[in-house]
Amino acid sequence: MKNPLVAVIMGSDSDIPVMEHAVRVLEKFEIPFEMTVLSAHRTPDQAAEYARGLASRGVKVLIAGAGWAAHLAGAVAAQTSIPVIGVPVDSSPLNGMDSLLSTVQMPPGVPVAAMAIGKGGAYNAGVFAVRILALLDPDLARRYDLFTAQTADDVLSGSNQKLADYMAKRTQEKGHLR
Ligand code: RP5
Repeated sequence: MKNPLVAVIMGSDSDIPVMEHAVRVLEKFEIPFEMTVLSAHRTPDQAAEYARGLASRGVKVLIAGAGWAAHLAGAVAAQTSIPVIGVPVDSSPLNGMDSLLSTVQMPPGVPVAAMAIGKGGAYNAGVFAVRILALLDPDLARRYDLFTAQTADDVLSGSNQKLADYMAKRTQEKGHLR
């Protein structure tokens, strides 16, 4: 197995259904990664030690997802110089608003690139990691451009075809009512 370029950590195994959306993107682009459960509150020493060792192992980007008072991304950002992408997980009764604020409100000097709450944010964390890695990898940059073009095509042809089908069905239904 190749050395991981991206490390994905999460506060609990209960975050897997959200954080797997980041991993799917990394897999799509064939980026070597590793996944670990580490908590800012339950395993603070291990989380710090893990973050401190990332750069020397060649890891370029760290994605950290957590719920409730989600200090994981910020706590590890304080321990490493590689870019940290934070994903607020919607696991608490506040539906992730608590995680969002805990992740995004970093004090000046210790940045975390905070994504949206939940699965969409995890997906974007994967995409953002690809964009960072593509800066120094022309082949990855080319594949990223293809991905962007495909995303546009999905909207222009795929979504608009679905809309046309929907409108045709409605017109047909209205005809039956007359
Ligand atoms: C956070 O608390 C985790 O990231 C998770 O989202 C949440 C709940 O954890 P469990 O009680 O399910 O382990 O630290």
